[in-house]
Amino acid sequence: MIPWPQIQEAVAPEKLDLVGVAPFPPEPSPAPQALADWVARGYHGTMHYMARTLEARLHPGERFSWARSALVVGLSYALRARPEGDGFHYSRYVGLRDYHNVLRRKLRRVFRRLRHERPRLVGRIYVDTGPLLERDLAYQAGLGWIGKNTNLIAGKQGSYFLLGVLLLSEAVDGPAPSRWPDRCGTCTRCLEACPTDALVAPRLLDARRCLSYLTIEHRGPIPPDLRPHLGPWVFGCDICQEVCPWNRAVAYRAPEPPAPFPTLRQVLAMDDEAFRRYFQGSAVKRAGRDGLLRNMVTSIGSRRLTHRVQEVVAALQDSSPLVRRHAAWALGRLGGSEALQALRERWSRETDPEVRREIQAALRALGHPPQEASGTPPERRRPDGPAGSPSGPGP
Ligand code: B12
Ligand code: SF4
Ligand code: SF4
Repeated sequence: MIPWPQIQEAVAPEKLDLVGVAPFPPEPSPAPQALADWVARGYHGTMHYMARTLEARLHPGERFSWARSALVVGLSYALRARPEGDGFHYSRYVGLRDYHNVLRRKLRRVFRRLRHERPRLVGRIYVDTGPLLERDLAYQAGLGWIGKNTNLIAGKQGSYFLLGVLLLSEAVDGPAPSRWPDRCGTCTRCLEACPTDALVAPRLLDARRCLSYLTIEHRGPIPPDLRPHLGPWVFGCDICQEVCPWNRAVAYRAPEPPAPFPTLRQVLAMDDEAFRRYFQGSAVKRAGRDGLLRNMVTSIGSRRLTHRVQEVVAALQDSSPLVRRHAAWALGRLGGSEALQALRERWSRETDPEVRREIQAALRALGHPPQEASGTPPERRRPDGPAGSPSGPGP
């Protein structure tokens, strides 16, 4: 048994904002069943790892049979101001250095201190990546309750926290964590504020509709019906936390972004390698160059920012078909002669069938459907067709 003061001593130098210990394996709670239902409904979308690791998440005691306790910590990302750049919004947590590295390093040092006292202690660190229900562990460690927006809320300290877990091979001898009761009450602000209705019921999130999933985790095209709801968000989304009354009076910290956020044009000029270099140490790296550009042009289209049409026209020439698809969609929303001309010009030489479909839809939306009704790329057209001509007859 590790005495609680020993845990406190090992953790103190790391200046963590939340610290608690959960029993391991975790005690029975609604979380595993909620997870099984969530995956069965397909709410995880293309996060296939959630389905692949389902059994391990449902039965953590089997996978980690050696573990006797879980030290759960929280790092606040309650920033004074939302990180913004070039007119786009980024989730607040981007204002910290990549939290995976920060929390992992902190927990590694905690474990080293504990091991110094107890050389036989075994430990394993997880920040986001492990097959664990981190929110449920945080709840069981007495750090907060699960709000209707599905986030862990630490009372007056709010919900802007990132969580890290250190599994330990010994139990902790301390006061039993006192569980928070549900303090959401009759409030439903988060459900009402979600722009995509991703919160289909209290504590039930259809990730496929969530902007956080669509802008960070999802690799392919954003479904057309959800694109208009992106608004200014290009990396994550904090809306269901911004409206939460428990976040009204949280303690704020200054942002520490690794570099100013780049403009759309700057990202267009980067290749994958340059993008990774630019976002070294930042969580934004996860979206990837094409993903961030996809989000940026979709955001412009979603808000119909007609004064930014030239940037979207430039994106329509990008090497990535994903970016071109979304640029075409955005131009269809922006309209105007520049958008129309760019779409027609691209139509005449675009070879990617998916991009052609988007251009076709955009031209239709602008009331100028291309004469060629099919999505056939230019080089595959009949030889008698006026290849390259946007006004040629259909096949
Ligand atoms: C997959 C994932 C996502 C997905 C799905 C989110 C989701 N709500 O399921 C997406 C990409 C959408 C996402 C978004 C975000 N995420 Co995320 N995500 C994860 C990850 C990797 C797994 C979560 C998971 O298992 N989901 C499946 C659902 C079923 O489980 P759950 O949400 O964890 O917990 C549920 C059960 O406990 C159940 N439950 C518990 N009690 C009860 C009671 C009843 C009655 C019922 C019905 C259910 C129930 O409800 C909970 C909520 O659905 C975790 C890391 C981890 N390994 O845990 C981070 C994690 C949950 N994410 C985190 C963060 C910060 C975010 C974002 C805020 C980032 C952002 N700003 O864009 C958003 C928040 C969006 C939101 N409203 O949830 C933090 C949570 C911090 C916190 N304070 O809660 C975590 C823990 C990462 C970390 N290490 O810090 N995320
Ligand atoms: S993060 Fe945004 S999109 Fe996702 S549930 Fe919350 S408000 Fe909805
Ligand atoms: S907005 Fe209201 S319902 Fe949603 S998590 Fe906060 S307190 Fe709970």
